[in-house]
Amino acid sequence: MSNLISHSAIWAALKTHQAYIAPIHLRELFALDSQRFERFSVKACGLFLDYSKNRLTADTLDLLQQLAVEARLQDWIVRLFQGDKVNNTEQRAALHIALRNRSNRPILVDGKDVMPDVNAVLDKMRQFSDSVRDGEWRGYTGKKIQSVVNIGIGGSDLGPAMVTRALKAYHHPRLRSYFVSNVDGTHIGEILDELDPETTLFIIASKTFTTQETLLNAQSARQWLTDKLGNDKAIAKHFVAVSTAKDKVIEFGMDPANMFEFWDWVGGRYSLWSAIGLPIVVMIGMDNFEKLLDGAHQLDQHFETAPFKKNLPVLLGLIGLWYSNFFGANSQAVLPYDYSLSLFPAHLQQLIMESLGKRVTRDGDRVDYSTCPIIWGAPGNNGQHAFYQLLHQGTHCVPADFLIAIESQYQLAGHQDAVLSNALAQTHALMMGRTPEETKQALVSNESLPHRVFPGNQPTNTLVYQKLTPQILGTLIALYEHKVFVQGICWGINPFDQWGVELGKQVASTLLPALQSNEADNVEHDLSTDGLLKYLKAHRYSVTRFS
Ligand code: G6Q
Repeated sequence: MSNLISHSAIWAALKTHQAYIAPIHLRELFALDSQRFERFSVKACGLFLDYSKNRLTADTLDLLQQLAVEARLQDWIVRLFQGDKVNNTEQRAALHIALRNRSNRPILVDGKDVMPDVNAVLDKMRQFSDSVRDGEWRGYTGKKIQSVVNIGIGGSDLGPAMVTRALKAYHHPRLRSYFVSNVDGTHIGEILDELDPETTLFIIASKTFTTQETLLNAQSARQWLTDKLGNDKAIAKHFVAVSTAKDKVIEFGMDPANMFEFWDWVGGRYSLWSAIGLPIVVMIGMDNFEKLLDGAHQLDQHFETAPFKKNLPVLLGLIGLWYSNFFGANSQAVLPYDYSLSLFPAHLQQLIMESLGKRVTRDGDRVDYSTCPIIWGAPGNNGQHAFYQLLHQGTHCVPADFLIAIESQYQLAGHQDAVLSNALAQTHALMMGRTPEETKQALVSNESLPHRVFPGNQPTNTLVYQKLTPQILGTLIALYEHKVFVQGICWGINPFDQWGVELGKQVASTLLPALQSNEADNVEHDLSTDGLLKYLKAHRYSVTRFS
């Protein structure tokens, strides 16, 4: 007897139910129920979610909630919040919720309350960011800091970069923010070209402090700085580190006093709430960062306590699963009608796909159902003039989340009305489509009829908030983090490990010496890789340094 959720009676019931729902068009669901919008919308934590434009009925939601019960979601939520080692393959807790535990209730890991350490690091972040922002912290030559460069990759880059971009309206007027992640020298090279070493602060962000890309970029930044300022002593005034690995930070040549700590129970893609958020704090100030934490904490409390039928992450998680497993939808789009959220889809790509892109359960059994959909997206309006064609008339079922800010950061006449009307027009058109009969009325001849018909029936969620404040942003990010947890639990997989990232790192470590050596290679890979390696070696050019 299999333990897989797909072998449960409730899964079979959902399959049968899907056969009933599949032929019904969303138009009909609306026609059948004048209360559909009221019935399938919910308001919590400053967010309004309209999920009525989904291919579901009240029966669907009942069945999906039974699936969550079957997966023991409520027990798992309790386990997550009490600091159990829910990341079973790494034997770790996943306590991003402790980082924003504004109630300060004790949270125990191995019997020890983590809150005093969390609060001590937050205090240190406040002191440091205040001194940089006030101009007390000076560079080696006595000048105030003007540029803040975060060097990190993956979870040590995407979250902080997204939040810093999103909260540009809150930036300190003197400071400019930069994020270096790519190991291609072009990334750091282009940024260093713009900077003045006397007024630049580097934040080296790496949980492990062993990541090749980050360490190389950090070395290049250090070299650039000491070359320009002519003294190694300048490092202490221009470099700080964020890491869990103090010994490695010291080994790299940095003063541990300039290090901000976090812990192994913080996963990379869940780490922006920790000291990894330092580049955010320097730009927006600690008071605003605390509002970001407050927003996430509010959502945490909602997730922990709201009944499943009113629980935003549970609803979004189950609706997403409905399409992935019962409609064969293999991708999901995130479409913010809020330009400040330009980097939100990229952050969600890592958060969701690194967490759920797995094919075995937490016990190591191969699943026989789809898990993570491919996540993609871009800010609204831009996407309309690019890829929305596929949403309207392509062959895929692509459930999409529309995120709508009622107010923009800039009140320019006419702009926000254009944003809001376009967002509504798209979800309406995706749902309704245009029938052949309706299309005929709009055409002079029948010639191009099939090309002008829209099937509609594309499901969307619409999430509305007043304005992107730090608080609302914290809420939004936490919403998707917990949506991931809901789906991970229902699929029986561990959303907190990332073994898939390892293999590439290991292979790169054998290819790097092979690429650098002038000798014939004695490691064999495959004929294509060996052939490419030879070609690259034959066509290499010499290393250039920063001028
Ligand atoms: C995130 C992943 C991964 C990680 C990077 C950077 O959950 O673990 O994206 O964040 O590989 O790792 P370091 O912070 O250790 O440099």
